[in-house]
Amino acid sequence: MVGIVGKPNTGKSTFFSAATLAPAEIGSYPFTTIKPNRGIGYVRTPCVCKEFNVKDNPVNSLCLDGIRLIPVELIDCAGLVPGAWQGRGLGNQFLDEVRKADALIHIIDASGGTDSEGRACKPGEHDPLEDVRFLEHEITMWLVNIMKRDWSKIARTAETESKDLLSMLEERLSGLSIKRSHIFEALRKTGLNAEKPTLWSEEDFIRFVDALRQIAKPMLIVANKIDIPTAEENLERLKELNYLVVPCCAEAELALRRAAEKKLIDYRPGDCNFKINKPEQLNESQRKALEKIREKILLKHGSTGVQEAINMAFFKLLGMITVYPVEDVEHLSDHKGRVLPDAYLVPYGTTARQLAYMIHSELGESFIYAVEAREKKRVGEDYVLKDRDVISIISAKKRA
Ligand SMILES: Nc1nc2c(ncn2[C@@H]2O[C@H](COP(=O)(O)OP(=O)(O)O)[C@@H](O)[C@H]2O)c(=O)[nH]1
Ligand SMILES: [Mg+2]
Repeated sequence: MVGIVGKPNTGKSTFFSAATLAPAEIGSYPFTTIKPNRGIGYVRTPCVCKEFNVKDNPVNSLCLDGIRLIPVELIDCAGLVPGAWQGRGLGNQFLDEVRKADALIHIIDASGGTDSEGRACKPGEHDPLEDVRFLEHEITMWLVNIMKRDWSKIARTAETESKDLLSMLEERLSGLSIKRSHIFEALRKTGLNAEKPTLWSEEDFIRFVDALRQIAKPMLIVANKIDIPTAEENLERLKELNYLVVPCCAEAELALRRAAEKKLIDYRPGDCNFKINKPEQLNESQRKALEKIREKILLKHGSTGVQEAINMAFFKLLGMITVYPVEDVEHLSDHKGRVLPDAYLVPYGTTARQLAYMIHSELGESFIYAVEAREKKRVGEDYVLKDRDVISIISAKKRA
């Protein structure tokens, strides 16, 4: 799950509403808002149907004329105000949501029109770069606070008893969506001695926690409100930070998706342009508003940025790839004859057998081999899946 975070008033809810407004084609799909602040958005990827020259019948996802939209979970987190880690404002709620997130989309008012507490101010008055440091600090301090509670006990145990530091931290942090591999990587990156944690200084400890935050809660920056002139210069400055930065106009994406929902325009999430379908149904001000979005946002920045940010979160921050499991490699279909029914998002490094387990534990247990459909090649359980692989898993039929 990916969390949408930031100060109040930067456009988090607008971004969330736009991202979770299902394309009209979805109709009766069971993908709707789960809770008010939890919803389903989509990653967008070119579908393999074009390459294989087949007409597909998507089931777990959607294919809009060769563009696959795969559902993903998003959460619109409570607005963050300074001192959240000490319980200020909706601090506790915010951190409870960050706890569940695997990656963060940080929405910033790039125009500098929202002050540090989230109140509207004159555009250009606030420096949005401060917001980046501020969010990093809040999350690091929150983690420091959690880990400090029993740190000395953990450190001592790691040196005297059979349990190592990695395993103890893994247990301690599992509820925060922090995995063993994250802890391992943070230890490696900081070069701290995991055998002698009692010798770590306070500064070492904070350095470790900060590294852990960057690894376990990777973040990208959405420079929102890019339609306001003061945002341009700040965008360039934000790009100098060590983050992926996406220029964005969440309001424009919301307007485009609503117009597409009413079939007034042809627009798929993430498109770089749109086509007006029924000019006669648009009044003058609607037409002007749409043309302004086309000229000032789409033609200038390539897209509204909402879809791009979601794609980056899953494909870049989380390193996901798309694979298409099928049963019949000849027809690329499942047992009901549906062509390319499912697109799975899996982390890069997933093996054929791990995929089998993700589909069904029984399929994982009875795995024999797999067939990669592009080259019709037989592969073993350790085969590392590639992006856009179409793969069929052959298993031993279990007797009832
Ligand atoms: N100019 C401009 N205003 C926006 C944009 N996105 C959101 N807003 C406005 O910013 C204000 C705060 O938006 P909201 O989504 O409620 O922010 P949140 O508190 O972070 O959830 C609202 O008045 C929005 O209409 C944008 O891309 N451009
Ligand atoms: Mg909100």
